Amino acid sequence: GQSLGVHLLDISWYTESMRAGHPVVITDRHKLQLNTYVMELHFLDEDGRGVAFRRAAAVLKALPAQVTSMSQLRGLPCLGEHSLRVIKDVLENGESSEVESTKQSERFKALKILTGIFGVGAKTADRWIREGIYNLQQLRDSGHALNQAQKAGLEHYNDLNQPVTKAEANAIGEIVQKAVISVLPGSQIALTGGFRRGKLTGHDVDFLITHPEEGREVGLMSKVVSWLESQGFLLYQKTTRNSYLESKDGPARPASNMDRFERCFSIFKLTKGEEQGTTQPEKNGVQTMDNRLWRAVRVDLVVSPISQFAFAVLGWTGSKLFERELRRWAGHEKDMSLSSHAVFDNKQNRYLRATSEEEIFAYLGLEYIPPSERNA
Ligand code: DCP
Ligand code: MG
Repeated sequence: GQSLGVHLLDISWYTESMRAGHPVVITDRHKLQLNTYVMELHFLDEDGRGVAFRRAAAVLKALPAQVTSMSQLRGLPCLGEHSLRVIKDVLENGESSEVESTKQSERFKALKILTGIFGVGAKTADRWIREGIYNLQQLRDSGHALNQAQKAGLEHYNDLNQPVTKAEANAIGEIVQKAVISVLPGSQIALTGGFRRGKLTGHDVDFLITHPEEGREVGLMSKVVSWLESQGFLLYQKTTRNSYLESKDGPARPASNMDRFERCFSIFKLTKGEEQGTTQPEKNGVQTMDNRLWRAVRVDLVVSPISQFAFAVLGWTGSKLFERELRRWAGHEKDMSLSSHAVFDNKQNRYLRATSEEEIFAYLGLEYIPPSERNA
């Protein structure tokens, strides 16, 4: 049986077909349809089905040939009963009636609107829906006390639900670069997240900050944030401190999937280029005449000591599914614990040093996979 204990990285054609640049699977129309489902259904992840769907979609994406019949899927990993049912429906009818009806449900639509607010997760959205709150106006009218993040999220709802472009990411990169150089000359930044994988748009922009001398990065985040604030670049920020040094469970075995770097969740105020003065289309009952010369953009800043930088870059480049599979691979196939901080070899009972992503892939017994092929 291939279904248990097999993961995406275990399949040689997974990386090979992606490297060979094989066009994606199924037909484009079907692929699009399935990807939409995967995107949409992660809202309903209460029973972990979201991850299952994403795994299934990643397997389909990696197949070297078009899929036109269910028989071609026999023996493949990560395709559960439910995923297969949806795929079958899509292949036969062009869409899945089950998914379509879910998407049309009031509950689903409300979940989508409410989790579209920065600072609101599925749990909070679900609680509000049970109180009869289905949209932004009802939330405003409810008189619920919102935290700072949610207030900012509601205020900048339209902006934050509009994809960030590569050009905007670059513009923000220049600002962040200027900030780190101003507060600590010699500091370096790296663009991570989806944009490093070559995506053309994203929901935010992710940066990793370090300094080539170990220890100099201590205190850097607060200086960077202060500089950005003083220049009027921040609409919102919340910094969470580094908890790595205090942890007792060992660097590569964090209590959760979250890493322990000092991290700043922020909303940037980005001056607009050409597209100023446009009217944004009505969205979820909010019409704005938009004459502003700026827009709000979500930006994540993370500070890493140089000794962990390669692991941090690998961990923050994503995709989330790729990271999950890579860690699974490390554990199951190599008896190693991989995190955004380090890799621990359980057999040798020691940490392995790395100054580049290439070295880390080599430890894991994998050929180097460039960022553009990590879009699983
Ligand atoms: N990441 C992580 N653990 C977290 C947060 C992020 O491992 N708690 C990693 C995996 C992500 C990357 O950091 O791929 C960036 O996170 P994003 O949520 O910004 O995801 P992407 O940048 O991949 O997608 P998007 O284009 O939607 O921003
Ligand atoms: Mg991102």
